[in-house]
Amino acid sequence: MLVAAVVMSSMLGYHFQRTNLDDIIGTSNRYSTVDSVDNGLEALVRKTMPLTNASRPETKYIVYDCSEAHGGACGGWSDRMAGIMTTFILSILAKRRFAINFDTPCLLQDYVIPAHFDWRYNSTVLLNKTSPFHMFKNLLFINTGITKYMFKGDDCNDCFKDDVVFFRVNWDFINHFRKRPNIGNDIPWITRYHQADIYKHVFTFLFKPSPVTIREFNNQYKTQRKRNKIACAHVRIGRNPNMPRDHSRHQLPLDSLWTFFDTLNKDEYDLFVASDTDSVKASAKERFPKRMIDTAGNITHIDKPGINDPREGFLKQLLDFYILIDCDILIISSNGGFGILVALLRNIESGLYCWQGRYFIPCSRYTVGDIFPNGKFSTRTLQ
Ligand SMILES: Nc1nc2c(ncn2[C@@H]2O[C@H](COP(=O)(O)OP(=O)(O)OP(=O)(O)O)[C@@H](O)[C@H]2O)c(=O)[nH]1
Ligand SMILES: [Mg+2]
Repeated sequence: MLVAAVVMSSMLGYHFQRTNLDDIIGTSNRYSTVDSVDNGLEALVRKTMPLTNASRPETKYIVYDCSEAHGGACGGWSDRMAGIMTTFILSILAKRRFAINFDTPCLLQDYVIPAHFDWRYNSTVLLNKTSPFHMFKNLLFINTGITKYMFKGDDCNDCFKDDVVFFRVNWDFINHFRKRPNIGNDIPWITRYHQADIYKHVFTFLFKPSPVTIREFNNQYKTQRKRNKIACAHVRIGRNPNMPRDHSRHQLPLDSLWTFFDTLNKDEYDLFVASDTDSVKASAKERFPKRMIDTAGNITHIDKPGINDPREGFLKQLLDFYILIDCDILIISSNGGFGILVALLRNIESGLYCWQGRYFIPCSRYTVGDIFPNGKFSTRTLQ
């Protein structure tokens, strides 16, 4: 698998780097600026990505948009990451510069910054340009909207007429793109690699934690760690006092989770429960007071905030996300995309469990989509 990862990395135009957050946290000076990317890597990226010079007025853009300028819903963190992936692929197909315009509930680049490619959007690119906004929410739009860009002509250069095109998408379309005739000519890696590896590499290519996120990760998480390993679970409940505007999800039997944690060696494992619900975290803390780690701040849905501040909620969910990615044992359920995204991106190849009813089924980055086949990361396609 490592060989596949390296090959794919070079096809993307960059060298594979370990993405363990510990590496980043531990060497924050070395990684903290975009400039620190080595020149050879930068050169390769420029050669293979449709990079036109951002300062040239004729540069054309495809922009992922979750901004106040266009208003409306974007969905939560995993909706946005799926949308960024879809828009990134469209930009390569259309041979346009890719950018991200993300300022709700806060500016993305305050919390994650460009890793190997500068995706930051600057509104000056709009000067004297036309700029339509396309919204593709859910799979429902597959037949009416997005397929025309996926399947139009041999060359997608002329898929778009306008200079700057904004997209808001909340769905993964990798498997649909794979059906585009000759897509391998434009994006060789999409024909060959598993969805999980594509997510992992594109995420690492685009993003790394900002100095603020690194500082909070150290203060809120690193300082609490006492044992060698950590076992974690993501418990998504849906509508609850923290997110009164959300819809409810399957009920998860928490007693089974506590029983699972009971089987782990007390001296070996710290514990962490990330959840959308305060009461779940309170139960976890009550059950395992000495070993349970927590992150600060109020939980809230970043797209449907209740009474809590969505900016505070944004940082908290990002820290929860980065902590979950590095857990030695991780339990996720089918209750939403947040946990599934973590499973696709996680840095450790073993120790993943898919929670179904009272069972914790051993699974992996590569099988989670088979075990939980529904939702935005579903690999099923419409005919
Ligand atoms: N702090 C924190 N917030 C969470 C957690 N899980 C969900 N949330 C919040 O809920 C939002 C929704 O998450 P999404 O990534 O859209 O996932 P989802 O809504 O569960 O999945 P879909 O129904 O497929 O959209 C996140 O962006 C967070 O604001 C968690 O473990 N910790
Ligand atoms: Mg969502």
